[in-house]
Amino acid sequence: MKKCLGCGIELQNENILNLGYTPNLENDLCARCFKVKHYGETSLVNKNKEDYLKVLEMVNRTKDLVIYVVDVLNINENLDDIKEYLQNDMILVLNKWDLLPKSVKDEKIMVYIKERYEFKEVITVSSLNNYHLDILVKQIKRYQHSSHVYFVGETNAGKSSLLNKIISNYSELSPNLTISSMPETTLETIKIKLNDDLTLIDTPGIVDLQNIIQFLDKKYYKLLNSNKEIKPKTYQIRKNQCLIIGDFLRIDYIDGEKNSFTLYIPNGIKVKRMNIRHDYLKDLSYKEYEVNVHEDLVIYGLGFIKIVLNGKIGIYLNKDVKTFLRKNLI
Ligand SMILES: Nc1nc2c(ncn2[C@@H]2O[C@H](COP(=O)(O)OP(=O)(O)OP(=O)(O)O)[C@@H](O)[C@H]2O)c(=O)[nH]1
Ligand SMILES: [Mg+2]
Repeated sequence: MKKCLGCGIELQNENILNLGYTPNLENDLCARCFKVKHYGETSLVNKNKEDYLKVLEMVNRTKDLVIYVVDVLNINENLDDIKEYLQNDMILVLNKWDLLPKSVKDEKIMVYIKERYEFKEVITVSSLNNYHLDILVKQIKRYQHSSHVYFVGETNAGKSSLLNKIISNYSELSPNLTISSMPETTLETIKIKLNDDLTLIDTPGIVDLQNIIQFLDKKYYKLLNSNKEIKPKTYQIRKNQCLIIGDFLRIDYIDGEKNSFTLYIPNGIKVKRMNIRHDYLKDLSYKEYEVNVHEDLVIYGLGFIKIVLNGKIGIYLNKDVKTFLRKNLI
């Protein structure tokens, strides 16, 4: 059976409503990938969790090397959870390094990760500007157990983008994998044989239902997957002031000394400082945090807020979005 080179789904020309449809089986891409590639049009699919678990179970049975791709803005507090599913040797790749301000040093984050988690290697990369791809390829060669190497990670972490860059820089093949800012772009595993010693395998991204992207309007997809270096926004905040972020998040500073909040979120998202007596966004679900000195508040899928002093904050947000505190990452 012929498969779509972009997303891996089996091609079919029978039902235009089903995945894998193409009017002509001679085509290399399904209609969905064709639209994404040529018109940037997005259409969402809804796979269930079982489908992803099956992929991970399959990878786990192989014992091949796994490249675990994570969006550097979305470092989950449970980064290790993947090990419940995969016992394979794993290299952690922190992708989208280009989004962090140039002043942020790789070493800082490497130390942060290595103090808390155990991986064979940790590498900061950017598929956007080819940063550290050479190191990644070197480490793949060093740790591979067989010719097969799997790329896994959450949807939108940039697995297919990274693979396309490796394909174009390290082989004669053309990079055909479909990339998009919508979740769930790659639908099935896709094998790319670079040479007899190395076959790279793209996999459908795991969907974290607590990622904010699950709850935001389509108009935010592009904004959340920006390719512009983040310009951190710092606000000096006093008790009884709040920040309104986009039209989906409000952070009240309830108690504490004059504090400094630095937002590492995509540049296109508007932020306003107000007095907390305004009712704006107060209809959203509410929770409070006691923040310690030098902690980040992470809003999973959006980015994080670096807070300098201790204090009490209240946040209004969709109740299903994951938020947590961690030691300052940068
Ligand atoms: N700024 C920046 N954006 C990136 C980088 N790599 C990928 N992206 C963007 O991230 C989004 C998702 O990229 P994909 O390669 O489709 O992600 P994926 O992990 O294959 O996603 P699934 O197929 O859904 O699992 C796209 O909007 C990419 O342009 C990077 O290094 N820097
Ligand atoms: Mg993909």
